[in-house]
Amino acid sequence: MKKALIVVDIQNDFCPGGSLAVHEGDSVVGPVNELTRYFEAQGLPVFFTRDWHPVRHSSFRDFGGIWPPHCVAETGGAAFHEDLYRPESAEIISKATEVNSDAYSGFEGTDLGEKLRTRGVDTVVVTGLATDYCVKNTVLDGLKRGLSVEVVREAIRAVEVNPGDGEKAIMEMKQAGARFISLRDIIP
Ligand code: VGL
Ligand code: ZN
Repeated sequence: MKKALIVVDIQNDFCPGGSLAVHEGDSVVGPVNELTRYFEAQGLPVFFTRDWHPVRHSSFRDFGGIWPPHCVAETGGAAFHEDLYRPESAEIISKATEVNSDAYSGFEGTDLGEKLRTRGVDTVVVTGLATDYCVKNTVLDGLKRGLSVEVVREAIRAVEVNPGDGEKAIMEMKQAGARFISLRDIIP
């Protein structure tokens, strides 16, 4: 078994004070940092995805989408949370970079799948924001690609456009075969 850590979209706009803030979004930073240090120490790959939209992205309300403007490439809102630990060796995966298509999954339109294959990864540990969008879609896509997927409970938070979306997403991921674990199942 070879594992990789995937940290999904821990960017300022998804944290308190951001334009598409996830309730307590920044509370995942602590657990994620612990995981990142652990994976780094084990010599296992770590990937940071980021939502990286053009200014007039089709997912924004003014351009036909459902979201307020968020994570515009090269802006402060798109920057990773300042306390997020990112080792030199980690790779950044930018997604949803094209005006006319959105991508909630870190695999969609990126080379994440190829990079995992090249490194012989068969199991991914998924963390980050938001449970009901980019985490969920990254998890489901990983499973579709034949990866084993583990999700760390303390290291995800939901945006909950509708109350209950977070729980619903967790059910969906479980039904599709994702394993929900706690931080202490990984780090003794
Ligand atoms: C996300 C809404 C819009 C996410 C991205 O990262 O979960 N959610 N764009
Ligand atoms: Zn987005």
